[in-house]
Amino acid sequence: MSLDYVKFSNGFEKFMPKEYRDMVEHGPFGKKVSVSQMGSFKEVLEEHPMCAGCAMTLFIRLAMIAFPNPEDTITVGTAGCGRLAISQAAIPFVYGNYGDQNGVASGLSRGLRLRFGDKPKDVVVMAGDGGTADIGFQQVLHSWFRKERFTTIMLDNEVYGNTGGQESGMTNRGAVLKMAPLGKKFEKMDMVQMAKVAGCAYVATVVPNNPRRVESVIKKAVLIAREVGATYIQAYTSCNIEYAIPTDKVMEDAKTVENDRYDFSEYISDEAKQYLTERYGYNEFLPKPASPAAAIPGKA
Ligand SMILES: Cc1ncc(C[n+]2csc(CCOP(=O)(O)OP(=O)(O)O)c2C)c(N)n1
Ligand code: SF4
Repeated sequence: MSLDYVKFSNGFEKFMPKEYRDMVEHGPFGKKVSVSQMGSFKEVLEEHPMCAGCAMTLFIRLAMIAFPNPEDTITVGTAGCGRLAISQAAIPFVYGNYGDQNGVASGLSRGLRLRFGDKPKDVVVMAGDGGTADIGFQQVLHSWFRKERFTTIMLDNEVYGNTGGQESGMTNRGAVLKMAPLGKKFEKMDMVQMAKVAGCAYVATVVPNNPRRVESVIKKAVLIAREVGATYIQAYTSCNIEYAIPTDKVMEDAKTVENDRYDFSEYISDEAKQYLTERYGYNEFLPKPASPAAAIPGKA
């Protein structure tokens, strides 16, 4: 949990597997990397057993590139497709039993603060929509009400993908799935609104086909969670298997869904804006200077 864990012990370098040496020498640890440099450094997540073309995997890759300090980050996950990739990354991963992930992350985040004091150790939960909005709902909401300082990311593929296509609370009304053949009878849950009501300091919705935007929301969410409070990102990460999206149309689908019903949205509390500005030099929240035209009477 520091740069030390990605260094070689003295004299061992030549015995380490090439993959490991590449990670130490060309990985993102201790450097500032960005999604626009993808392909020029070794990513923490490269191999995984998820379906070819799965948008969830792309999102997880982008999110991990965006972590402000990957060497000081622990991810927490649970049953579901996403953990198959998250657990393969060169970042420590803790598995919570299905639905327990926000309870586990609460304890972990508090423990790390006791152990490491002021040195930020970031805890990031990534779980499916079933794990977050159904089975883990109570623990998720309570962690938000308690203002636990970690980030929750919902990998929203709008289905239980890992178990073959049951409906979740995040499935859209009317959707017919392999194991919901009569169609879902209720509306998709509004977890964004619930996150705001529960007091999250940062809430965003995003799709993976805009890497810079994914990078921006992840960075803000993780930084705000260090000191201000709970943060929530809801990412549309389609399941090409259960929704029969051809592999080469996955990004097209993401764009269409974004335009139709998954617009980018971002809520930031005033306290979080002030914190990002003062602590991390964000200037997008500073008051805009009045335009010269506005000062002249009669000019718009
Ligand atoms: C306590 C418990 N109940 C049920 C399961 C079976 N199970 C594994 S993954 C999963 C569904 C995952 O769906 P979701 O959270 O939406 O993630 P996805 O696979 O769609 O990414 C279920 C029900 C389990 N592993 N543990
Ligand atoms: S079942 Fe769906 S969500 Fe799971 S890995 Fe395959 S495409 Fe991705």
